[in-house]
Amino acid sequence: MNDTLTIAVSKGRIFKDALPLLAAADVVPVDDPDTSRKLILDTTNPKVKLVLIRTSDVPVYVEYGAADLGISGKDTLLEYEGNGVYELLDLKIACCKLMVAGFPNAEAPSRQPRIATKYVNSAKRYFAEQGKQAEIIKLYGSMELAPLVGLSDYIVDLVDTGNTLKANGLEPLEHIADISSRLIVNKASMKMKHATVKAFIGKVAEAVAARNPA
Ligand code: PRT
Ligand code: MG
Repeated sequence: MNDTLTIAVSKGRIFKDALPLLAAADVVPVDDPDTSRKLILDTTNPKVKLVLIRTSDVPVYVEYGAADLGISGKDTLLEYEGNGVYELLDLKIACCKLMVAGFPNAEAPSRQPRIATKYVNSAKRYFAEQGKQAEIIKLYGSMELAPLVGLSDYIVDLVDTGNTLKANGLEPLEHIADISSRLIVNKASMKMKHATVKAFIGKVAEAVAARNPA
């Protein structure tokens, strides 16, 4: 039986927030990812490796089995068009909201509103559900800039404190979804490595529950 585990995680805030949960499952990276340039990190558990990748690539690695498990923002999972991974556990870390934002008290444009976002699928789904026509413009970052230079009327982006919006004269207008990071698993690994995966999830779930008393 293969009882090794590869876990895909992105290097930014999700990784930072995930460290204590991984530690609760006896998975502590041997190298400091902030100073190391390694993309595959050994951990104190000889059977567990971490692969560090871009947030949007995490579900891809997990779907194709390049990683058994992954830690991915719900925002990324909502956008993901792949064939499916199992979403096992809400880790309740890296929490924020996916929102429509724009200028305060702005009048709706007479033409179809333009929405700039990196979250094209979520935005399309949301406006369709609202029965609203909207032109979605795909951007890869700095969404807040788009309304300021007349590229779009609104944006769809993640909001945490709201400070980024405020600093750019924008405000949150409509709530689309609550976002947190999820533990996802490859479908074959779930079957083939069931005991190992289950033991790992059990420890992480305990740590999540301990940090978030009901
Ligand atoms: O992979 P890539 O380099 O493209 O993205 P990244 O470097 O932003 O990734 P990373 O690893 O830092 O994590 C991004 C993930 O963290 C997202 O997919 C979410 O699941 C989660 N997350 C939680 C957030 C935020 N909160 C958040 N506030 N990701 C981004 N933000 C940004 C937001 O886009 C906006 O620019 O922070 C700004 C808003 O913050 P406030 O506090 O000013 O409202
Ligand atoms: Mg990044």
